[in-house]
Order: sequence, then structure tokens, then C-alpha cells
Amino acid sequence: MKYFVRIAASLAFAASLGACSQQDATEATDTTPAPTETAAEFVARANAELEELSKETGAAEWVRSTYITDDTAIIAAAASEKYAKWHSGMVKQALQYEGQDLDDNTRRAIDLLKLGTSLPTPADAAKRKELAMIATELEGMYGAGQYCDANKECKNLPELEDVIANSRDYDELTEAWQGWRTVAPPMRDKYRRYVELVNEGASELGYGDLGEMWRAGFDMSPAEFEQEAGRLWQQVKPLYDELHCHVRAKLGDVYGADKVPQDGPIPAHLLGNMWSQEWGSIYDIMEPYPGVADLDVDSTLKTKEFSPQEMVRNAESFYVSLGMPRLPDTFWTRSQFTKPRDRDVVCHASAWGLDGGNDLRIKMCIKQTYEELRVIYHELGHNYYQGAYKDQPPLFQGSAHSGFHEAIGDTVTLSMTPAYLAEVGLVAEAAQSEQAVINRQMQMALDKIAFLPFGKLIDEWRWGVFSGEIAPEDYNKGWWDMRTRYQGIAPPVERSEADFDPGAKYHIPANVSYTRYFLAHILQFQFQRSLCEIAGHEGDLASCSIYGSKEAGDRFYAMLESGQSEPWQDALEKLTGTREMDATAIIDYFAPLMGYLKEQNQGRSCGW
Ligand code: X8Z
Ligand code: ZN
Repeated sequence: MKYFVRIAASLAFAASLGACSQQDATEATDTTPAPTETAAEFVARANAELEELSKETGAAEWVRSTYITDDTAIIAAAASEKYAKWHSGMVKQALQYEGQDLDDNTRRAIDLLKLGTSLPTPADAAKRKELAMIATELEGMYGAGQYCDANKECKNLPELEDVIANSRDYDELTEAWQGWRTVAPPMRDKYRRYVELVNEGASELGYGDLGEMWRAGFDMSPAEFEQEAGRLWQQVKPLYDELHCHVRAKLGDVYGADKVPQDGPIPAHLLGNMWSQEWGSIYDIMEPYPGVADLDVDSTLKTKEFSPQEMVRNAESFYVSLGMPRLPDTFWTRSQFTKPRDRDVVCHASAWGLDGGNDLRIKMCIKQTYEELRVIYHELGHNYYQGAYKDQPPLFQGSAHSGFHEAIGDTVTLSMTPAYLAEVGLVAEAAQSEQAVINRQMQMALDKIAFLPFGKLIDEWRWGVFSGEIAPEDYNKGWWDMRTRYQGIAPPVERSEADFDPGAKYHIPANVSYTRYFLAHILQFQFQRSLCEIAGHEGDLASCSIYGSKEAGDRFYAMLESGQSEPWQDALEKLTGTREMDATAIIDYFAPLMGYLKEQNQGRSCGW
């Protein structure tokens, strides 16, 4: 439940707090439905109960994430357990409508109800309790994680991430990389048990395992979805291969070919990101035409002394320029913008749609960087989606599919062109030259193209774990096999099954499915292409900003308002005219850079 609330995942059964007593919701579980209850009446009751229950779950989750203690673990686990009990009871009751001829809305609501948890729990009460506690603890362990060096100097994750982003000292990078991964081995046994329990829960809901259940959330069969994701990856893989080749060569120049062998995978700690997932922080090494065009938003944020709130205001203004509403007053008083000094919190950014989307919040530990500004735009994309679908019934309060939720804010960041940044005073001026275009494309590609194989493999690892193809004694090996195969990276120090490197990535202990981000990275370019047409943009896609376009904003918002009330193919068609996800937009977008990369890579032997 919590994951819907927080990250507004595929089925954002929005949370809101109200007066539903514990009694009401639990009683519902054991009630045999009155034979007179029609399917439509059942759905209406499910919506009403969900609305009430979500209030409690949302409050417990928020407090847990912004105040990690043993006490909040008990509160959050209890709320999660209560939701799980309600959910499995309702799914059982819904079985009576199987095979009945129902109207589309009712059928869809019942189907969505069945998928309405990312953490399916066994019906057995003791196991349900055990799973709720394990899931709560795993995320808490991640949130409270830190690494203390030999001098007993400790760093938390944001601090270690700073080292990875900014240091160019091989050994210092190795220590930060390895140090953060010390948080994960204690998760290993708990994770193994979590896998057993969620699989039992998924099987009680009629799925082979949790991976199959996750793949079932895309308005097509799990097998079709797996194929679809594979098709999209094949479409974009050539872009990644060119980027990898060039980045490896440049890193070889900086660190030496002994450290970065030119025919093998890249050491994972040299790419500017703790998980090697987005590489924008090594732009200084990769800048094609040094000094051409000022893209240094970081220094503007510092010299103009932007506060976290001002950074959020800047993002809000973009959405408002599209004709979308201002964020509610409570957003400003209830959000967590900065890391509290006196307690452990989950710093990983998230957006919350509490009280049925009336109580919008973000939870971040904002730093004064351009990267963080873009994360704020990303999170507000979630909030605007949550606000837009708040008038849908609770079972339809979610995104068309989980990738849509992740793509909204990212689509908006594609409009943060040099011209836009200059217009709002975040860079001095927008240079127009061909060299400036390539520089900016490089900066974008280091994040957007580098991310693609990472976005794809995280769930592939989990699909393997849930299906049993990757056994517990091979968790780490399976992880690194995939990291190397997909991303062409390797760990900088030897790893073994005493490690549990997947646990050092938020979405694994937090149980958030990840294919959504892979899909979002493709969809956002597709959305942008259509929005730019609507906005009347002329010229290449990369130079388009929809800032200030009410026409584009209206069409965008209309898609958001429909939530998950219809299959995603319908939502996509309304905005883009096509019913298929398609990578040609991202390929077109980066066409200029591909020309540059191919030239640079001439004579090199690429691949690993
Ligand atoms: O988790 C996130 C967002 C919250 S939904 C900050 N992202 C993924 C990640 O950090 O791993 C955004 C991009 C990928
Ligand atoms: Zn997100």
C-alpha cells in the first residue's frame, strides 16, 4: 500500500486520513458479501473502504519515512498489515464476480483491485505480520544507513553520493562505493525471507510469483509485457553502445588504461553515480567542446543562494505556466524539503498524494544542485498527476501504467532547454551554435541514455529472484552478471555472496518495481514529441520547450485527469495518436549526438 501512496506507483490507491476506525476496515475482511450485493455495489464499497483505510496507511507511512525509529516501524508495519488483510479479503470476495458479464468500468475496477498491492501477503496471520515487519525494516535499514571509516568518521548516503559525483581520486571513489555497500549484507537474510513470503502472497492471488504479478499490471499478459520491454530495449541499445564506448575511452584518458581496460567493462565507481545509473556528474570529463555554452546551473543556484523552497517554487512555476494549478498551501507546510539534523529519514525523493490527492507533499533532502532541481521537477510531475486524478474513484486513482507516473515530471525537464534556463535566469545566456547543441546533448545523454540498461535490468534481476531462477546463494553473482551484461560495468573490488549489492539500491529494500523508469525514459520523449507539436514548435525536438504553452498543458492535463480509469493504450493514443510505446522519439532526439559519438568512436573497438 505504502508504495502506491508514496511514489504513486501503478495503482495509486491514494491515501488520506479520516475517521475510519480500525474496526470498520478489519470487519470488512471477514464479511461474506451479502448475496444481494451486485458487482457495481461491491466496487462502490471497495472504493469507500479504500478511501478510509488509505488515510491511516498514508499517515503511518509518512511518519515512518520522516522519522525512522523502532516505534514508527511498529506503527507502519501495523498499518501495512491491516491494509494487506483488507486487500486479500476483498480479492477473495471479488471472486464471485468472475465470469459475470460486467460493464467495462466495473470489470476494470475489480481487475485493478486484484493488482492493488506491490506487497502481496499470505493469508496466514503470522506470516502477514512477519512480512509487514520485514518490509518496514528493510526500508528503514536503507534510510538509516551510513558508513564509518577507520577514523570513525561517518557519512550518510547523500554525503557518500557527493564523493562519487565530485571526486576524481580512484581510491577515494573506491572507498565511498564500497562503504555504502556495507549497509546491505544485514538485509540479505531478511530479503530471502521476504521473497518467500511475497511469492506465497502472489500465489494466493493467482500469480505464479511476484514478478509475474508485477508484469500483469500493463493491460496485456505478463508474457507479452516481457516481450514488449525487450523490444524497446533492442530499439535503444545501439545508442547505449556508442555512449559506453566513448565514455570508456575518456575515462581511460583520465584514470589510465590499467584502471579502465579499453576492451572490458567500466569500473562502476567512476561514472559519477553511486549505482552507475545516471552519469551526468562526469560531464566535466565528457564535455565535447570545453567552455562552449554555459550549462552550469549549479553555480547559479549557489551564487543566487537559492533555498530549497525557491527551487521548488521554480519547478511549480513551470507547471503553472502550462495552465496547471498552484500547489495547495498545505504542500508548503507539510512537505519535507531538507534533511532533518536530529533524526534518520528516508532521503530518497518521493511524492505523496494523501487525502485522496488533496494533501500533496514531497519528501526530499534537497541539495543546491541542478540534478536536484530536476528531481524536484520529477517529483512535482507525480504531485500534478495525483492532483489531476483526485476526482476519480479511489480504484482509478493511479497512472495509466506505472511508467506514465514516472514520465510526467521527466517530460517537463526535457523542456529545460538552454533558452528556458536563460529565460528564468538559471544560466546567463543560451548559446545557439552547433557545438553548444552537442554539449547539451552530451549532458542529457549521460543521464537519459546511460540510464536505459540500468532501468531494464533491476527488475530482470528481481524477476529471476522471484521465479527462483536466481537462487538466494547466487543473489550477488546474478546481480553482477546482469550489470555487466547490460551496462558493461564491473565492480571495482571483488564481490562475493557475503555481499548483497542489490540491497544498496533503494528500490530493492523498499520493494518498488523498477521497469516503470525504463518505460518512462522512452515515454517521456514520445510525450514531448507530441506536446511540442501541440505547442506549435518548429525545428528539432531537442530545442523544444513547452514552457508557457497552455495548449500543450491542457492536453497533458487531460491525460493526467483520466488516471487509470482506462487502458494505458487509450491514454497514450489521446495524447500521441498511437497505441504503442515507441523509442523513435528518443532516437530522433539524440540524432545529432549520435553523429558525434560515431565519429569519436571511429577506430576504437567498442563492446566488452
Ligand atoms: O526513484 C526515483 C525518483 C522517485 S520516483 C527520485 N527515480 C529512479 C531512481 O532514483 O533510481 C527517478 C529516476 C530513477
Ligand atoms: Zn518518480
